Amino acid sequence: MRILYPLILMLIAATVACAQPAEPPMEALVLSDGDSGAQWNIAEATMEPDATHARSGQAMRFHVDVNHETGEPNYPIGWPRTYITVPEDIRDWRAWDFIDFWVYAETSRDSLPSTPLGFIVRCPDKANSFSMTLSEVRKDEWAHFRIATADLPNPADCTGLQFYISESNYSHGDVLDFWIDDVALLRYAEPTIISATPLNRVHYSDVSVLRVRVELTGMDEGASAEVLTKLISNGAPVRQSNARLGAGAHTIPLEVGANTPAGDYEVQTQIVGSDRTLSEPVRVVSSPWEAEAQ
Ligand SMILES: [Ca+2]
Repeated sequence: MRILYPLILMLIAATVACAQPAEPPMEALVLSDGDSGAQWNIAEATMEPDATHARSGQAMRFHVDVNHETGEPNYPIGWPRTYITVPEDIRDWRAWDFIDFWVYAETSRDSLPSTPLGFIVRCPDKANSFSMTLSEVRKDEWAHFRIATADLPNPADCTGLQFYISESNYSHGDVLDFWIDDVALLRYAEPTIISATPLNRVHYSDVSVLRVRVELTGMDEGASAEVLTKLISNGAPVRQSNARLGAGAHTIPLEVGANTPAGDYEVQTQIVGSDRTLSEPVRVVSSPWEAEAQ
């Protein structure tokens, strides 16, 4: 059976709940959420909008009756699957940070096998695919998946998405339902530091520059943001510097002087104007060469 409904892509602003309290606002481009989005094709399964379990509204319900005797003649133990073709005008995902989605599972089994469900992104074809086992999918629970578009083989040309099971992981007669919701591309809606790490966790006190690797996103090409980097001792900044940086990875040289007292410090980074800070520990120790130099 083939489900037909209008292809509606919505650009929405969404604040995505996450363990980190200060997660910055994100923009989402919904590919499929049960109420809108792309048309799903199916083989040996059904895929229909359903409200039994949904993040909101309806989700897409991927239903499989595992059957080891029917299906493709040469592969009676096959691969029930559902897939969408990404519309041509949104196949370039380089301006997006993540592909994100949720999966809820019900089954006639006591629990799901360790390889319950597979996920594939074609970039652009079978030979250049990203594939992942969704091992975190559990019976009677939601599981959340967020994949960095940078991890895809070619994020500039993503042509299709697929969810599937291998019947060999299941017993004949198993009944499976997966509710798949909020399949969306996400990006940071404002300049955001996604990581900030001292290149050396141990810094020698006589080295005057402490290098910090930062990764920035949430900006258009050519745009930049001001990054404030501080060396903190006992909660108070002892050194700081500002740098204007564009999206991508950079190394910030923080001038700390040649006589930093030994001890435990923190390196704190933030976008100027944002109250979201990232902190990483760094230990300053006496130089091993000091004794020899004297
Ligand atoms: Ca939904």
